[in-house]
Amino acid sequence: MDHAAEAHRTDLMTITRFVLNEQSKHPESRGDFTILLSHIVLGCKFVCSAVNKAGLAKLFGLAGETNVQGEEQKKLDVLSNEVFVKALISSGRTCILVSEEDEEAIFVEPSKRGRYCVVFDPLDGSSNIDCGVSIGTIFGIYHMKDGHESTLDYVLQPGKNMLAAGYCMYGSSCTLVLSTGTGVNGFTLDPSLGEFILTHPDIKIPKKGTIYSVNEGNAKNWDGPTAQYVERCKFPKDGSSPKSLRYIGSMVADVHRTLLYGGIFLYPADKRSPNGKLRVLYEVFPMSFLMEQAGGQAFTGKQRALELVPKKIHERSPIFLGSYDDVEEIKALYAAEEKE
Ligand code: FDP
Repeated sequence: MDHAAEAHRTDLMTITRFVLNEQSKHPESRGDFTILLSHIVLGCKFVCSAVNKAGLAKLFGLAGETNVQGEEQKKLDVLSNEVFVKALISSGRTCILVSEEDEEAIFVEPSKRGRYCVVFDPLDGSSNIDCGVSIGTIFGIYHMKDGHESTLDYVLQPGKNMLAAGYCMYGSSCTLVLSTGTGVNGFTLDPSLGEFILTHPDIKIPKKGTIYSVNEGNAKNWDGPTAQYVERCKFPKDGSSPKSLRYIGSMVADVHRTLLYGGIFLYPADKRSPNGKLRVLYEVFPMSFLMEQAGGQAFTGKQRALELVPKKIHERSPIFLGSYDDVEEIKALYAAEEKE
């Protein structure tokens, strides 16, 4: 019997234990972040279960549709939003919530107010729901100083000021990837225990990858650097092999693969959408935060993504993120264009 392996299997590092360990490194900590995270984890478990049952329970479909029992059904993304908003407010640790699903930010009432601002997309990749492709929840967390008034300025901050960021992917397994600013760790939900267990400690993205990921259907509207970069992926000038193309069209799934296997994910600006498609606060920032923490880079075509200062809560930005060397290459192409 391999006792070392056995000991490893019986000493389960749950996400709560992991965060409590981290917390113990900060004696001044009051445990509020751990409580907030446990409410996010609860939301993820609920959405995971709803996504898994979607086909059976006919949870997909139009918001407001009624089922055979005459009960009103909610679309999965509407339901996920409600679950996260309620879980976050009831944690008693949040003050401002920005959700992809809600036009306006939610200011938590004073009796339930805490010091964290959470920006999130409760169910990203929703156009993939009905065909069973992996989708996910993305979140970023800002911290408000004691005694400060909660104003929108707290969420209109550059992504580098985030305290933590992560995503939960609802796929063949349910995986939560989290960074609290000291590296990136991945936890997989063990459905029999109902616990997220550390399965991917200290994730580091390969320095250079062999995969590029982009919606090539938009190619006719791309700018010069993006078009040149993708051309180089297919016809490398340095004698290396062409890169493989993988594009799921669900950001969490595309970014998760990029984080684990390396390569680059691009959602560039184009002539029709000069700001790209993806949202700064709850798509671009959290994923850029994770990429940098894993040793990769994230670039908007103009600057380091995490230095962008959003002016509106639902602002969009082009994004290029992934392996350090691959992002370096696209940065060089944009720099060359600027010089011309
Ligand atoms: P979706 O429209 O399905 O919600 O921002 C949302 C998003 O998915 C991302 O998850 C995904 O990366 C992107 O849009 C896909 O956009 P395209 O269909 O334009 O490629």
